[in-house]
Amino acid sequence: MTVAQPSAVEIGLMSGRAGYVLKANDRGAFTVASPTLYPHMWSWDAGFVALGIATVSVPRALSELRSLLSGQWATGMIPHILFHSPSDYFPGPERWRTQVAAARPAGVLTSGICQPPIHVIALSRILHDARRKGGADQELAEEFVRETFDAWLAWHSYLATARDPYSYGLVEIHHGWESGMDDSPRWDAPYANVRVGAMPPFVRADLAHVADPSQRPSDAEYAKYLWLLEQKVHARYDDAVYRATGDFVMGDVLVSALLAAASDLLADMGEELGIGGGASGGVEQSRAIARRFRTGVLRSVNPETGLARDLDLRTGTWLDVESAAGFAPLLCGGDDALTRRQRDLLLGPRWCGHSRLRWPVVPSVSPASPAFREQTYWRGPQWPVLNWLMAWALNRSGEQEAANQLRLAGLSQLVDCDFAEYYQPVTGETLGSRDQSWTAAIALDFLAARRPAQRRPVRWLTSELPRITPTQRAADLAGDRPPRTRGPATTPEMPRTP
Ligand code: 9WN
Repeated sequence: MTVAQPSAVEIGLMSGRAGYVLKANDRGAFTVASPTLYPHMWSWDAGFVALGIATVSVPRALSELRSLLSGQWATGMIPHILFHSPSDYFPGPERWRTQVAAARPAGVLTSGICQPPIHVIALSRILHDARRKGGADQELAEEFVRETFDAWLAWHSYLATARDPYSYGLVEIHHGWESGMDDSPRWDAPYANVRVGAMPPFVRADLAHVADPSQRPSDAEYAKYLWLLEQKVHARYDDAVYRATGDFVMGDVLVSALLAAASDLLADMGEELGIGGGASGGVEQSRAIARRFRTGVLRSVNPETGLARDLDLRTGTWLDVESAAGFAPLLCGGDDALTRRQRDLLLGPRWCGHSRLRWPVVPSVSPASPAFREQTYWRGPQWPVLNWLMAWALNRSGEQEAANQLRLAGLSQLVDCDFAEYYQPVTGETLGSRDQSWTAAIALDFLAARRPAQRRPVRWLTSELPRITPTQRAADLAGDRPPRTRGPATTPEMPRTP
């Protein structure tokens, strides 16, 4: 499938409006994940947000990460939400009751679980950007890496020890929310065994912010999410106690692959800056973590499908689901033949090349899978951050052409400037929250990956730019303006970056 490339006008509007969205969602020291549905700081959102902001301001990108680290627990865990001010988001701090946990941080309210470790990947992008800019930006970014190296190492070590006590090489998650893909069919089989026990009543707040409840997880799913939260509270957020008493203990391949990739990048940065040296230093520790989890991810691959599998650690069963997490090996590398096989699979007719897709970008579940649902959250819709991750991984493995295809298709999908949380894969309609920070951030990063000669500085905007409506775009495509080049053959290349 070929994709109409965004025009120069569309690119200008997109970068302006993405900058505007991030500025509007900026609360000073941190960025809310979205203005209405998610009015707090989320962990993996913050990583993506930081790397997008870095294309505009390296200092502001670094302060985003610094702000996230202010919520780090004594165990090293970076919590999945930092609550800075009261809101109608549910479940809020009163439900998480993290005061029962000895390891909680002082001075900031947080949730008690974590999310995928994308942060050091973001940091290495920021450092790369800062070095390209040089001067004060470079100094600031290098200093930030020196200053926070141990904190990132503590985060990775927490995942590698408290969450992989038996050295399987798969990070254990205790809640579907920890995977970042809340209601993904990856977790259907384990959730089917979760029986909700006695817990306080609740009223969902999320449904007030979406047009159609079928775009969100169901009430039955929500009850299970809250039940697991209750079990974490009963375990006083002690991982070993939860492991023995909780209903959901899964080895997550995507989290594991991100941990492996991020650990390698942390080791690279340590080596470059001369920190974490010595045989027992942070660089060596990071390399060991990377090796263990890369091995764990590669071992999980189903030789028939070529996809990685999560492991139900309570029953010892592999979870064979055609979700985008199956491409985890692309993120951590380690097997060139598998990388090529996954590249072809990802771009082929079961995935991005599926004939029903409006845009050839990564869907959360294969449209050819019986589990595929067009508009239900992580059961099929396209999440720009997933597309970014796969483009990043392909680029890192030397698959620039494939990476570029995903990047261009991803940009075309975002051209209406809604920056939605997720997209209906068949109609291209925007779903969930609008003005979602990480989506705007991805747009900025994708735009900045154009050839340096075409790179234009992005500015923060303080007034809103018009959106490109579907009618305008249809008129454009129908020929109300000069025809545009089609197809990836003439597209600008994406430079190879960390
Ligand atoms: C629960 C903020 C977060 C993302 C997750 C996404 C969704 C929260 C929710 O929103 O989860 O953490 O309330 O639905 O699934 O990936 O980080 O954008």
